[in-house]
Amino acid sequence: SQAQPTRRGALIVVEGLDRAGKSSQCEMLRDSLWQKGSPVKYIRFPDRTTPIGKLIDSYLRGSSHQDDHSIHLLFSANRWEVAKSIEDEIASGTTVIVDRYSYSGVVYSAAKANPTLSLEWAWQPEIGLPRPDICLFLSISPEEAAKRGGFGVERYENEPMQTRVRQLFSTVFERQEDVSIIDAGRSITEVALQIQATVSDCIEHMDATAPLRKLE
Ligand code: Z5A
Ligand code: MG
Repeated sequence: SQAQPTRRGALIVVEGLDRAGKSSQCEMLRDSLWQKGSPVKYIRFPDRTTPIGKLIDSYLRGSSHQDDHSIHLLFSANRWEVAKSIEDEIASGTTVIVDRYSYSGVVYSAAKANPTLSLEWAWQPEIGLPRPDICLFLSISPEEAAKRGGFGVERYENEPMQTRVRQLFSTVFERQEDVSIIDAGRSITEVALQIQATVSDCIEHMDATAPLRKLE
């Protein structure tokens, strides 16, 4: 009998504003795919455990200062250091769920309104990273987000920054293909069911014999 061509896994990115419920939904999606028997892995950015991640963590907590361009490149390097392992997992048939990715990367940096740090500048180091098969954008109003607890203590958790981030996310996702906007202001279960349906549809329709694409 003839061997079946290997079906690769899907690369699923979950993006969204503060408190949109990304991490909660990533965990639920991982569990639901696992229960259906699909090999699945959940990773998040920033990955604060690596040496680069530790620099990022200290910056976000406000214990160290970094030039805007420099911290931007560290966030990107933090993705590049695991890019190969993501590609390997996907090629071997594992679906990888990613909590924040290049889109957060460009949006938070460009939101600083530094005159030499445009969205276009910020996108350059992302070119060549694994490209998601689908990006789920969890959309939530500032009012709904506030009900989930006030701002935390980290660097970007303040009103002016979050307002600019909100605007920039819409600019970025208007240009992007393979984006699905999810109303994340509903109950955890309602949001989870919509995400599961969207992801099943994507996995069913993608060409799983073609290799993973790259960001361009
Ligand atoms: N950043 C960057 O600048 N550049 C980059 O390249 C990257 C990131 C990758 C840290 O990120 C910062 O790094 C972030 C962007 C920047 N700065 N900000 N702001 P992070 O991912 O580590 O941030 P976080 O600490 O995980 O927080 P979060 O992402 O804002 O939260 P979330 O994952 O979206 O939400 P959650 O933890 O799942 O839920 C929040 C709470 O709401 C929790 O109590 C839940 O139980 C509750 N919740 C969740 N869903 C619901 C629903 N549906 N109803 C009611 N309550 C809910
Ligand atoms: Mg989170």
